[in-house]
Amino acid sequence: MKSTFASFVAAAAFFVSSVHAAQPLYAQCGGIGWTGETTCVSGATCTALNEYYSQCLAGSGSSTPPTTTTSKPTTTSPTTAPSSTDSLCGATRTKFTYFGVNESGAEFGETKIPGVLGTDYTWPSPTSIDYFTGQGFNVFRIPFLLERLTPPSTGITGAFDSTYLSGLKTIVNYVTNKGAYAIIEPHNYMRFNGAVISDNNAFATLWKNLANEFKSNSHVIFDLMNEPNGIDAGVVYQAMQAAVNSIRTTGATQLILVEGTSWTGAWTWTSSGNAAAFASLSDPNNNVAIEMHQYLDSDGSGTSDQCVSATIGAERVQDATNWLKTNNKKGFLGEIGAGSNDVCVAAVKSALCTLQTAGGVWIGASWWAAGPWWGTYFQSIEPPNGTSISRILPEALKPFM
Ligand SMILES: *[C@@H]1O[C@H](CO)[C@@H](O)[C@H](O)[C@H]1NC(C)=O
Ligand SMILES: CC(=O)N[C@H]1CO[C@H](CO)[C@@H](O)[C@@H]1O
Repeated sequence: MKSTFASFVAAAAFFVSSVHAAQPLYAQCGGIGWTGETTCVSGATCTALNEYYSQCLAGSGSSTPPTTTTSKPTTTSPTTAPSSTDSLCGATRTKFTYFGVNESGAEFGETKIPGVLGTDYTWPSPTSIDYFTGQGFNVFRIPFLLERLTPPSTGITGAFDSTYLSGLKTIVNYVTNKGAYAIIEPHNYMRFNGAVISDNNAFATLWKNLANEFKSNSHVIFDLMNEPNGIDAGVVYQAMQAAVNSIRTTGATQLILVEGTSWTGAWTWTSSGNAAAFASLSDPNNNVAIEMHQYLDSDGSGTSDQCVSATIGAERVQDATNWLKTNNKKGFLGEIGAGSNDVCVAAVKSALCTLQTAGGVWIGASWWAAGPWWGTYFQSIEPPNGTSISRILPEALKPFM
């Protein structure tokens, strides 16, 4: 979670554009809370995608809002996400295959290398995993710090620190033994030991080595790098593609998540250059998805508990959703977070409605964050009484299970 001035400018441009006359193709033209123009340019029709978002789409289709229908029972299967039409989003929802929380701790104390377990960093708590699997969640994103796994003395292609690797495997196995999925994720912003990771071969070797450690566990998901930033989108794409290819040379078949530059923000997916660069993404096993992050405060950094509006979630994920559909890609919203107040609860719901009414292009989402050391952090969902437990969990997350 980080923000950029560029993101802020992009957001400002977005709001300015909404006061123009007829809306251009693919622009917003309605939805709960929308006060901008509701007509579209010639050749486009304002079409309700869900209660929160109407969009100018090509053609002259019906512009009536979606009707609310009663819920119907769905069949569940371990491999396919069921669809249901109910009143939550006013449209047919495709439920997430993966829905869960981030489990922070092992990446804490980033200035303390290697740091002391229990003092500078910690592993997620098994009781937290129990709590969320008991609530029906099935995925846990587990950040770790690369400098602790591959010490700077030997670099990212060197041997793994056996103690830290063992700690990672212990919590991963705890998660997967419960039938849930564990996303392993270097929380390094595409940096190592203070320098940008610019050697794609080294990055690919790192992931080949990691895949060899985890390829026998089908419930492990590989999230290649947390929030690259300050690097050209095309350069980040090349690194991600190299790692995808190298993982597959090990015979590992699990889901891979790649992230783009500009903190892999959904709201800046196009303006950051990620959209153009990642259109070429491919996987020999066709089991890759693009992880994006989205916060709902004014600068998109997740540092304020105040959300821009009740519909900001829907607005900020819409462009990326369109891109996923157009480019036949899958998305995973790996970080979303907001405060526990009426506006933010509605904003989170609006985002998740947009994700679940997008015809299945979004395979999952995870809240930022659980973890034993968050204290009174406003986005902590750590049981028993993290701030997000009282309202966000029952009102904004569980309805999307
Ligand atoms: C949770 O409860 C403990 C014990 O009462 C308290 O110290 C802590 O501040 C509470 N946390 C939050 C986020 O309210
Ligand atoms: C705003 C905030 O709480 N940021 C935290 C996000 O998580 C990292 C650890 O991954 C912390 O270092 C930040 O303080």
